[in-house]
Amino acid sequence: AKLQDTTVIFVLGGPGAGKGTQCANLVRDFGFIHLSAGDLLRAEQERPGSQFGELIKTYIKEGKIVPMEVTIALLENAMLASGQKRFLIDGFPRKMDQALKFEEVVVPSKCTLYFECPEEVMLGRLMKRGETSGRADDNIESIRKRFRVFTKTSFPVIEHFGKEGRVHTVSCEDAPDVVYARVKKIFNDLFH
Ligand code: UP5
Ligand code: MG
Repeated sequence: AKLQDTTVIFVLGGPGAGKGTQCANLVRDFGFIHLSAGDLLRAEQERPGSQFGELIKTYIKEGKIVPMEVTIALLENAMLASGQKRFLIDGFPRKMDQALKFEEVVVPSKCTLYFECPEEVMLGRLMKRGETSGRADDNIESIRKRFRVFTKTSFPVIEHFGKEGRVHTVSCEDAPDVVYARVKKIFNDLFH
């Protein structure tokens, strides 16, 4: 009831596909609130007194998926704290049980935006970003693990929503503005 009339769009895709980059464009043009599950977890990890700091740190470095109780609580709190009604949930759900649980206890998603990108392209982007990002998982060992988890565990979530006809796929090897033109067309059709 608290999150009645709330629009949630899941933004999914492999590590480095460009989810965060494109969400920033959508925030500017369509007035959505952008909630990156990864960013929320990294912030929680840094929060003094967090009981999950060490756990999150280990999971992120290993590219493993943090238990959903933690992530769903962070997302729900951020949604409520914003007082807003339209959200891009970036990088979540990454596992089937998380998808089912979130839609059951928080709110069903309107649809999923899926950024499709070849692994070698994502690898190049992440290695380049790793030169300056300071992210503990932008190194070749962690990136390989993230790719494996995406293929094995997260991609089935996209397939599941796809079977329900709730996925919009965007090819995202091209430059950011070219990709955004595709994304914008989808959003204009959804929210005209
Ligand atoms: N870039 C972007 N678009 C480009 C383009 N079209 N052409 C050329 N370059 C482009 O982009 C990545 C880099 O590529 C940037 O340098 C950008 O400039 C450039 P970005 O927009 O950041 O891509 P994004 O898809 O957001 O990549 P990110 O690394 O954030 O994806 P991940 O899904 O790996 O990371 P996330 O932060 O979501 O999760 C990290 C970890 O947190 C997970 O591995 C997991 O351990 C944990 N986690 C959970 O446990 N549960 C969750 O629910 C979520 C995360
Ligand atoms: Mg991101």
